[in-house]
Amino acid sequence: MPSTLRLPPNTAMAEERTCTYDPLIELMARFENVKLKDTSADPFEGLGIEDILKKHIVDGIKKNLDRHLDQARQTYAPLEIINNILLDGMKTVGELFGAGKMQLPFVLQSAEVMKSAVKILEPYMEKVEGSEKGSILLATVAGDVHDIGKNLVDIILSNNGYRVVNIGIKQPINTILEQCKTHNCQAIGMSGLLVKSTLIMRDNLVEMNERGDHEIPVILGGAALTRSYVEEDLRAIYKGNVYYAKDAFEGLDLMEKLGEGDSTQTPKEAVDADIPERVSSHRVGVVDPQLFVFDGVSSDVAADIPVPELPFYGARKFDRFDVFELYKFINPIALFRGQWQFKREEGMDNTAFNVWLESNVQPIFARLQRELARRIQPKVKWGYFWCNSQGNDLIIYQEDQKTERLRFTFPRQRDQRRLCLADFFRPVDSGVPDVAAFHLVTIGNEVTLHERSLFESGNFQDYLLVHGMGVETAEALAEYWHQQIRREMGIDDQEPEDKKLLFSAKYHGARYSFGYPACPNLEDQAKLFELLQPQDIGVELSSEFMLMPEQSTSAIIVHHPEAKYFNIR
Ligand code: B1M
Repeated sequence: MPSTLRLPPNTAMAEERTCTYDPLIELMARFENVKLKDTSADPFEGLGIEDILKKHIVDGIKKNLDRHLDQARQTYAPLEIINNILLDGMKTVGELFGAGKMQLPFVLQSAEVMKSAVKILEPYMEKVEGSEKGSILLATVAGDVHDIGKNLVDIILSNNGYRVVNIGIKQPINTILEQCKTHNCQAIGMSGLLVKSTLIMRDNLVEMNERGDHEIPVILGGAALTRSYVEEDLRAIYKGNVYYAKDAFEGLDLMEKLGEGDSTQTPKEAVDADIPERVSSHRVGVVDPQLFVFDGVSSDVAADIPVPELPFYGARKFDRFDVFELYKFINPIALFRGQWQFKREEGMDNTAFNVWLESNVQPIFARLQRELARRIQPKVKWGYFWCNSQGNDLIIYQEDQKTERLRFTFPRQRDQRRLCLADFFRPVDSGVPDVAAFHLVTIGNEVTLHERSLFESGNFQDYLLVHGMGVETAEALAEYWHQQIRREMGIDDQEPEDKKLLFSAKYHGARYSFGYPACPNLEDQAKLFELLQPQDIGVELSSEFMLMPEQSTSAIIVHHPEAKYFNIR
């Protein structure tokens, strides 16, 4: 204990004296030389070295890994340790995940241990290259910025014995093929979340045919794809083998099958000349241009709803947020189950699952709220504009309420109520200008940079957790600001007390993001930019109409009480 220790002042005098010490530092100093005894049971007790190493992997234990690997090296060559023991552990992890007995964040923890183990063994290996089970070139296709799905595939494959060459996002087919050849990869994995990416993937396959590169098997993954689109439409196009992977583990299965030479298809000899027509674009949600044409038939949406007072004309910005207030708008279901992929184990009912989430996942949520608070930089640009509808169009006026500033064209349902977003605004021939609101929210780029560094340094579990927090905080900001807009427009008459109702949009009006079914044109982001000019909150639009920073989202906000989400087919 330091001899200069100043004792805390006695309570009677404390009020008149200034505190000259930091209680926490004082407390730490007192325990400086106290060593804690680890009283927890040894998880490896009684196990042989092979089972000890497997346990490290399956249970994601990093402690003493180096010591146990040293011990294993007395008996086995490093490559034997990797291929026969550690990868066996990863196989068990895959099986547990597949059987719904292991959660994704713990799979990633196992992958972390695997990566650390390989790193520890590497200096003792003469030749690493060529010892892999197979190799794959991974890329997110041109125009698409989505990274996480591809990176999860990278983590799972590379920690299951595959060599992965991950060349990043927005990759044109030229680079994909060049890099595949340079790195001598056995297969290509293309990823992409946008509807447009599914068409780019198709074009890439056509290009591979034309270049005679169709001997390379291709695996495709991403949210906008469907199994039937890949396995029927794209297979009919590609002369080689093309597969759909719904998730990283299906990607792993496919790589194993390819390695065993067990192809589920036989390569095709030739492809018909009329390729593009044979692809049914509806399978991937590409909207039929005919749906944008106004055929004179409208929906039954009431056209005489009172118009709210325009709070102000034009755009404003706001950036003074209490991040902890925003966190209250995070939808825990979307975060825990959607982003972090915590699932109910077999035989567990919902109540038990909620109790499990409360004690296991809530603490992670609380930790990340604290840790990320300084990296989240919420900023909003929003505004109100005079408008009227005309058929399937929404006309936005200048401040004079009559000069057209720009117009949006939305698709109309072919069936059901024949809804179109334009129907929720007063028609031009009513003679009464209506009000449309828009917003663009961002949490800045810091969280994205942080998650990138976690991925690069092999902190895979935190990578997933931090990414999920970033995504859902961006969503929370949109939800929070939508509420402010309802208040400003005076349509806050149906505000739900319960956040669950808020998350299922049980309030007055609705928020529609460009790129979603009711307003599917991502190009409309350019018009939103013209209206909001969000460059002054640091948001730019890429040539492919993506918002930068990545964790940003935009919307048109509709005050009409009948406005709800609807699908267009
Ligand atoms: Co938005 N978003 N989003 N978004 N978002 C999508 C992508 C969308 C499909 C939703 C929809 O319409 N239903 C849609 C795009 C549709 C289109 O193209 N028109 C969309 C839109 C429109 C938008 C905005 C444009 C909305 C707006 O603001 N106007 C906007 C754009 C943002 C920008 O430009 N920067 C936007 C914003 C956002 C948030 C910021 C709120 C948030 C984060 C986005 C981000 O991560 N950068 C977000 C989210 C969360 C989504 C959804 C809901 C989820 C995406 C995700 O995180 N998936 C998404 C809808 C959906 O996916 N259902 C959607 C988890 C990820 C791990 O999965 O990448 O699919 P994934 O990878 C999986 C598998 O697919 C597979 O394995 C992976 C791991 O298991 N896999 C492979 C993938 N690649 C593989 C390769 C392989 C094998 C397997 O090769 C071997």
